[in-house]
Amino acid sequence: MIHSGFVSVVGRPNVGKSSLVNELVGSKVAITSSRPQTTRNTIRGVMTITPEEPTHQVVLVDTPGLHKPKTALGERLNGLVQGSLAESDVVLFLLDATQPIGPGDRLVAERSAASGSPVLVAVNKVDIADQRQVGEMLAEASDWDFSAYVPVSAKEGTGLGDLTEELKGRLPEGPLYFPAEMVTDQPDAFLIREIIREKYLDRLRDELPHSLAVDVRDIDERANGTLYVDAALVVERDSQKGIVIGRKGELLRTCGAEARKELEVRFGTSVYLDLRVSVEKNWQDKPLILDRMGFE
Ligand SMILES: Nc1nc2c(ncn2[C@@H]2O[C@H](COP(=O)(O)OP(=O)(O)OP(=O)(O)O)[C@@H](O)[C@H]2O)c(=O)[nH]1
Ligand SMILES: [Mg+2]
Repeated sequence: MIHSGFVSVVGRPNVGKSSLVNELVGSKVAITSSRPQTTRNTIRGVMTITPEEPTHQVVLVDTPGLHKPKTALGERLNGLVQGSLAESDVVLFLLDATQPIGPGDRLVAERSAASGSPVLVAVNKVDIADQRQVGEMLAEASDWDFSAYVPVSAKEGTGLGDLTEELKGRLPEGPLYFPAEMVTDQPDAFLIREIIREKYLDRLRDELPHSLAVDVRDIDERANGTLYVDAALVVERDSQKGIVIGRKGELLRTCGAEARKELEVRFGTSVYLDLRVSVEKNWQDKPLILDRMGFE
């Protein structure tokens, strides 16, 4: 008999949800960056606990950071969080120990409580917070009266053993949802799109990280084994095109080369990355474009 279930990982933007999911799963299933709203889909990372035979399967569902939506995209992202909470067996609510608890966190707390599932709170980034900060945050958060509170560092891996025990203890009896060796169910095109986008995020400023999307238009395995990827960097305004390309094409080359290298390791084959830039005016507010780009 095994225990298994879906764990919704929720929190404000940038608290470290994707970093934590990667660390728990032991593989990079979701991209991360210092920019808020990095994650734009729900991403399942599977953690199967197998001393010999599987005993537990935790399906971690990484979600976009819950925020005040300013665009149609923002509304869809929040909708994804809501949908994930509704389907969860357990909620894992993340706080950032370096930031005081604010209205954004309180909104997440409300939504988590409303899900009706047990809620675990993880206070993340304890590696860069001082002990007093962490203590105060735990004390303040305990007012919510959730099931458990665990200080963690996704970056250094501290507290993850305790967190895993808390998660395991709250899973219902259930099936093995995914094969034991599987870490994510994302299609290749999705992973490729995210890896390309990640290379850009920390290099762009102001609103540009939000304005950028990657549209993978074709993936083709050539006879010689090379994986051919045709992708477009989609921006919202003509003026952003030049920034993404960079002086003498330098940024496009650097990010393209980094993405290609990572893809080659992932897929274990040589990759030809054909990267272009295209402008889709205000795509974040256009339902038809959002549909086409796969934001359900
Ligand atoms: N020092 C430290 N930094 C962390 C830790 N966890 C995450 N970070 C950093 O915090 C930033 C945000 O991490 P993400 O994992 O992308 O955060 P997220 O909550 O998924 O963000 P969104 O997808 O935008 O909602 C990145 O720069 C991470 O490197 C941690 O435990 N310690
Ligand atoms: Mg994320």
